[in-house]
Amino acid sequence: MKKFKAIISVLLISMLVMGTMCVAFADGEDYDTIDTALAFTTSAQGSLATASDVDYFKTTVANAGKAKVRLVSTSATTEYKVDVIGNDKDESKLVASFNVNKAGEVSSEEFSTAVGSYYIKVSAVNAAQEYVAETYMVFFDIITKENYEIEPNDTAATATRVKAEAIKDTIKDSLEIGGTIAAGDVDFFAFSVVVPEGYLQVKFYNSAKSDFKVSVIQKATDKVIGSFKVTSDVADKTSADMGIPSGDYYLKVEGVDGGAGAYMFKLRSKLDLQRESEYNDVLAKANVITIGTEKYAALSSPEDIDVFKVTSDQDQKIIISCANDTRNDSSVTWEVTLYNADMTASYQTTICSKAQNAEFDLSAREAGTYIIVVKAGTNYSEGAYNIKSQQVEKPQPKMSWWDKIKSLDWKSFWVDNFKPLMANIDFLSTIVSLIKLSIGSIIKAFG
Ligand SMILES: [Ca+2]
Ligand SMILES: [Ca+2]
Ligand SMILES: [Ca+2]
Ligand SMILES: [Ca+2]
Repeated sequence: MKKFKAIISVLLISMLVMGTMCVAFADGEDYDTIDTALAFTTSAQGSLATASDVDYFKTTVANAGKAKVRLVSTSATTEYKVDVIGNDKDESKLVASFNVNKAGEVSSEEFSTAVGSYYIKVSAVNAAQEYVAETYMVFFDIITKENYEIEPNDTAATATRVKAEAIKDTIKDSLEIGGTIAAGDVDFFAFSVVVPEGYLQVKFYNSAKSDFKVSVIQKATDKVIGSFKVTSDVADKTSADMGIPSGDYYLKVEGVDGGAGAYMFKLRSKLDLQRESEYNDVLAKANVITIGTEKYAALSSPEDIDVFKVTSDQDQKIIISCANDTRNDSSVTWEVTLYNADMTASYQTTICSKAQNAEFDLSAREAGTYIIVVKAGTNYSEGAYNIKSQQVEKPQPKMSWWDKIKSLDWKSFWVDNFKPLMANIDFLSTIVSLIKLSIGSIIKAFG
């Protein structure tokens, strides 16, 4: 890089950056490759000596967040091209790129940053033009954001604390929460839910168009209560509704198959007392279903299992409906099994899908406690379902004519109310006539 110092340009630039503490200047060293880039903190000066000259600058970001790059030009003729390159030094995938034509100031779009180095490459666009070098100035502006990750946050113990909105009657988004997955990076965020029961949704924005896995972990149980994968072909993905009690939770973001880059998410929540309550994957944590009630539930990860307990002292049937899930088609199934109270014996396994409810008729079984387990069937991704207990009419057992006679209310067996009772035993009309005559005689005898 041949260097050119125009005193007037320097003065102009100096005026533009008054207050900037330490300004690196690419003015005599060789900064023509990414590996020999001039290190700077927030701003640097440079000048291109020829139309084919390039200048590289390097700055290091301590915390992930957002940033933009600016270039201020005083040139009357030169059009600059500014490329921003990430920590991997891969110039084929730019973080940002923009042109500055003649004198003026242009900024890049905001971009998400990871911890690591960023490189700025300045070159001339109008190479054919007779080249006159002037001084320019580059700036790396860190945009601080609330709720952005603070590295290191690779474990639950070092999770970045973020604010979830308090759960209310209507679904409500949190602030944007963001971060960047660098090579080998895992990001943990910690948040609290403060109402008794409700549900949580995670809306994840795939800024990097990469492959990620997102998990929600309940601190009290150390269990993953919901997880989903985000693939490079989708711009965003919303989780299944996770029915949860108040408490502390972690959200974990990791790259899948080398997936890396910037992402953003929102925590959305709603008060809902009719919702299942995770963690309910084992018998000891079963959710109770009472007769005449319905619960909204979801398998919130491929591994999620939901256990429900029903005490059947009245005739009821349990209906599991999977028809309302908007994510899945009819090839997706949920597998539902009816067990005895301690889950040592299973009675029936049935499939629930968009096309078909699963039903267990407990009126045909002995009174007692039953356990119902819902888990993933075939083609499973994740999805919502409802489970309800409904009272049913118990079918009357067939009685012999003698049992029918015995079951009659003989205390009220009197002449005036005898006829309605007769309707129940019309199949024995001859016998009944004889009884009627006999009773008539008795009444006459005592009357
Ligand atoms: Ca990170
Ligand atoms: Ca991390
Ligand atoms: Ca569930
Ligand atoms: Ca569960």
